[in-house]
Amino acid sequence: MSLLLIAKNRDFTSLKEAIQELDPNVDVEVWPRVDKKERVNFAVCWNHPEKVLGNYPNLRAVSSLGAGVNHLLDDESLPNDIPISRLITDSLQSQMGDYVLNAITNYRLHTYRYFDQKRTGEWKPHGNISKTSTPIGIMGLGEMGLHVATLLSQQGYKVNGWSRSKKELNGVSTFAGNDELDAFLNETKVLVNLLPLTEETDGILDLDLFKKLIKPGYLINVGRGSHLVEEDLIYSFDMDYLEGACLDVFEEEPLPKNHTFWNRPQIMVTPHVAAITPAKEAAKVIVENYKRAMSGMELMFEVDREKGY
Ligand code: NDP
Ligand code: OXD
Repeated sequence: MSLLLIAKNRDFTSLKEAIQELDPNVDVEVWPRVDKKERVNFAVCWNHPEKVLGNYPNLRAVSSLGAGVNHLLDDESLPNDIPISRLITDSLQSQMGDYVLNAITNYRLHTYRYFDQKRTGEWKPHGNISKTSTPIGIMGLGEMGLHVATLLSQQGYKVNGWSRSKKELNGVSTFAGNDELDAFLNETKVLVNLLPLTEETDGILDLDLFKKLIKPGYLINVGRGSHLVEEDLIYSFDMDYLEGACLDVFEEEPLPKNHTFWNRPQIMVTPHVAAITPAKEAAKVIVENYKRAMSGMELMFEVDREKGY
């Protein structure tokens, strides 16, 4: 029996050590050096090569190395009856909270404008934007969104949240389903995307949606690059629907060197770093789920394949 770590261009040394520290009996292999394909029972994947999972006939379960699982659900080589799980830890939530709060503060205090002005020696104050004139809208009230919504509300922001099913959350106005999407957007100035990537949410961040925000809005995309229709973002700046965006995820990662986003002063780019699971925390969930899979038990953080997240 073996546990296989699969990713392109990733150093798995610390994750492998952390897994073996927790349980020295777990035989950990790192793709592409696999001793015997038949022995692989559990795979942990991130940005894995297409169809690679079809090579392992005795897989009992697969885990994402992150919170998102679209890369696994999209893999046609993974049989439908193999359970999929994801990694959720406390520190993932708190890192996401830090990232979003920081992006909002930078927007309100014009941090990026001042960075630009420093380059040219321009002394030009911009009035700070108050918290009260910055209602935040969080799309997706799951493991990440609920934490971020609560944190922002505790920081004194007016927070709106949108999800598929209705949520009750102290200090947060909640909206649910497509019928309430417009009402949610109409009360939002800074939009934070924390949706999973599914058939329904693919391309959801488009011109039609940006038009409905309190003008000019600001976008923080920490979900997935394919949520955003890239040309609509640029057009929304021209139309004054949006005044800026902080993007952590992209249709193509790494973001190509010649991509227009690099040269737009309105856009802050970070290289998919909003929340990264530390190796030791990842190892705990992986080892627990490996044991569960080997004994036929339900996995922790198991994905609902019907819903797609
Ligand atoms: P969850 O699965 O826990 O939550 C998803 C939320 O989105 C739920 O509230 C769900 O509604 C809502 N949702 C799903 N589909 C729809 C829809 N069609 N309409 C309205 N609401 C919908 O996800 P997480 O919070 O764990 O993570 C969200 C995403 O964030 C991940 O999939 C990943 O893409 C991204 N992520 C990015 C990171 C980064 O570093 N940039 C790090 C971690 C995550 P309901 O509650 O009703 O089911
Ligand atoms: C994740 C991510 O899904 O890093 O965890 O995007």
